[in-house]
Amino acid sequence: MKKIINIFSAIVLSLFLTSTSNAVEKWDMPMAYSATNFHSQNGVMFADAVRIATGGEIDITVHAGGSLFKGGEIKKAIQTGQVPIGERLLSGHQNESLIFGTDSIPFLATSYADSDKLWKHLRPELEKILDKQGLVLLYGVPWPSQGLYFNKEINSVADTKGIKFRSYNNSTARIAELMGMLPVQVEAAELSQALATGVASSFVSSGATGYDRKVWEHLSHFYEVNAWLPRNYVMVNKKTWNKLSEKNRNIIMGVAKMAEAAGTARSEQLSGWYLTQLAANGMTVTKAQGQLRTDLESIGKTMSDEWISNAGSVGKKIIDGFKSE
Ligand code: PCA
Repeated sequence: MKKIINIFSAIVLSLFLTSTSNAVEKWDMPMAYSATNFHSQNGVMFADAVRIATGGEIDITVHAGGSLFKGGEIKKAIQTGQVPIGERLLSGHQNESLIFGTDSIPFLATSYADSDKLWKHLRPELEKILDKQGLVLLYGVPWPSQGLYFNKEINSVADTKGIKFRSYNNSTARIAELMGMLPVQVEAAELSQALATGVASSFVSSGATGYDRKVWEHLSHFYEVNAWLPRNYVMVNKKTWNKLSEKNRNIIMGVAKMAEAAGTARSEQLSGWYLTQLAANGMTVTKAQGQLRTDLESIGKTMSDEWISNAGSVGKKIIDGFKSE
């Protein structure tokens, strides 16, 4: 009997030792956009790949749609260690540093190829800023190009005066101001409600968000502007990161690279499809042309000059690097 108990204790002890040497880290990962959105789906694939590649040692659960933390709270929650990892719209933090808004300079990087090129120059500078904030950058994926949603036909900026406009960052609020509209910042998760209750009757975004929020229920026109491709990025709390084994850090960085490539390809593949869905659901989908286009380009020039003169030497370095390629 004693022998059996001894064998049993040896097994329990060895199980305990194995489980402590391969401790499972359970990470909650808040994301701001709906579960069916391609960023969120990409986040789930990233989490699955990390789980498989680390042999189950890092077990990430995605919480989409702002269900754990709302978009505007996610970065702070990671910085303060409330959650180890999460995804947020990069340009949502322009109030901390204009560098976060590099991808939202109108008419600077308007294609996926240019967006990648800009990211190549932006990423090292962003990593430095995030490092000082106690964060580690994993990957960034662009949204499809942005356009303007209205509940009527618009032919020039003169037609937009006084309209209530939903913005999602400082740049989009500035566009609204320059167009004579009244900006109000609303998370994508609350967009349908804002349109239904009249808090806003227009906004700027991709076909993706228009589709996710079924905005044809409230609005009638989408004008393709193709002026920038804002990015979402995934970050980890630095203290949590530094406690990981070097092996797991390398695995996560490798998976992050794949998630960036896969998410970007998916964004590009879906970009045209979203617009066909807006049209199929009754919206008028056209390119911003004529006077509207001319007005938007002039607003873009004002905003780009403002950004460059306020973003200092780091901003200049990124833009010069991008333009020199
Ligand atoms: N959708 C997000 C940000 C950019 C986009 O295409 C939103 O509207 O909040």
